[in-house]
Amino acid sequence: MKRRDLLKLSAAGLLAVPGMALADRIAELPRLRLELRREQRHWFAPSGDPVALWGANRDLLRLHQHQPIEIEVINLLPEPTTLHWHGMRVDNAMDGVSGLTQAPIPPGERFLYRLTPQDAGTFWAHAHHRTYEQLAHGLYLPLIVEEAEPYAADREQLLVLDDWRLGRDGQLDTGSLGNLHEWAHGGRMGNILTVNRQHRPRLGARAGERVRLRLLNAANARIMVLQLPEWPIWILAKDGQPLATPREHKGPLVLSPAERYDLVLDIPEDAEGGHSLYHLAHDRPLETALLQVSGSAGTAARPAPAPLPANPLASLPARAPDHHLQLDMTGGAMGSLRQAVYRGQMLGIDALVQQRQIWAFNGVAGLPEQPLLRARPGELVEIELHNDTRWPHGMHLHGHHFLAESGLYPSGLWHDTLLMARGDRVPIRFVAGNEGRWLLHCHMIEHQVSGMVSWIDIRA
Ligand SMILES: [Cu+2]
Repeated sequence: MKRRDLLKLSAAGLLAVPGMALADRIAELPRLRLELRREQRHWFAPSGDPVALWGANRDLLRLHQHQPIEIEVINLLPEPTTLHWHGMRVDNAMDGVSGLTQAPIPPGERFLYRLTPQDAGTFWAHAHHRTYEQLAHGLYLPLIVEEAEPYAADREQLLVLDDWRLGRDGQLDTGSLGNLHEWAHGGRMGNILTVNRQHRPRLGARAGERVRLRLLNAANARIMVLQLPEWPIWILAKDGQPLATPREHKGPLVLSPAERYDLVLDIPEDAEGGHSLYHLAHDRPLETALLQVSGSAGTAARPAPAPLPANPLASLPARAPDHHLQLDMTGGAMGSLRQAVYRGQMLGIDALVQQRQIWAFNGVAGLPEQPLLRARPGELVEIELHNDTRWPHGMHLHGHHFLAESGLYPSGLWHDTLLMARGDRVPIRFVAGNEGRWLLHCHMIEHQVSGMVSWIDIRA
């Protein structure tokens, strides 16, 4: 019997079988079609010509907290791919990691991702197959999970920061993808910065407005150091998880690749005019966007912003962890890596370089067959990350949020991605969540492909 017929019978009250409720639910599940394809419609090149990137048939995904959805991903690209729902606590089979949780979607084929967003906040979806190439082509999109009640702000502004490397022809320089020298250093850096895939866009706002800013660093490897105008700013959420009390913030805001912040920005009454938003590059500030503030919205002085409603994220139990381990991050240029296990074999540094592996976690380069850790759902895990390299890294754990004792952040923030300075030793703590295989890797994505990746196994 077809589903349509089942539904007819059910509506007529003629069919009362236990399976029916499920059929009803499947029928009701909203489905969203996401076509991944080559596009040629981004005008950020100095040449004035459109730049061909990879993307989707929409610029943004807006989902609703607790509302199940099916996302039908159709791969119209010339190569296989997957989509990973960065920061979302999904079923492991939906996590989109090529070679760990699913086979890549071949060109011309489709994959149905079934998600029920647990947490409201700012996330993103991005390719997780040959990520260093596909991210550089722009294969990602920001993903907003709406709170049940809209947050009280006059305006919402999303800022997706990225950098691109264009060649002399004004198109993406793909010939330099896979440059091992860059992999051993800070990763691939672009030569043009964009916000929302535009070069130095003009953003509008009115004096006196309260703006909710959603920030995402979508670059392959560049750490963004964002200098906003010196107005009252509060951090509402980090990596999609709200702070219990918004925290006032002064000075630049640092975002490792894949990190997100939700901010409140109060534009003063007398701010009419243009205000630059800068990335503080190591040698000079670069304008990323211009905020054009028009006449007053006529608002009186504002109280401190209210917090976002809490997400259903379990707090950490105050007891000794069930698992404690150390993760030594080694390798890279000027590092001390002499040998590492790769695909089950101990290799010296020359053989490793031949395999394009130059970083290691606990002496293992690349995705190991055995997990870093096995844990049961609900167990408390502590991993002491030790960055024993000369480079910063942005460490990302899939499917979980963790607390970290890091000098780079105020305490009490939840993270799914954590920036680590060289030499840093940072314990992270989390409660093991959904069953399955969860990746732990550096999100300076060239470091991942050249060694910095492992996984944890969660089973009841
Ligand atoms: Cu790294």
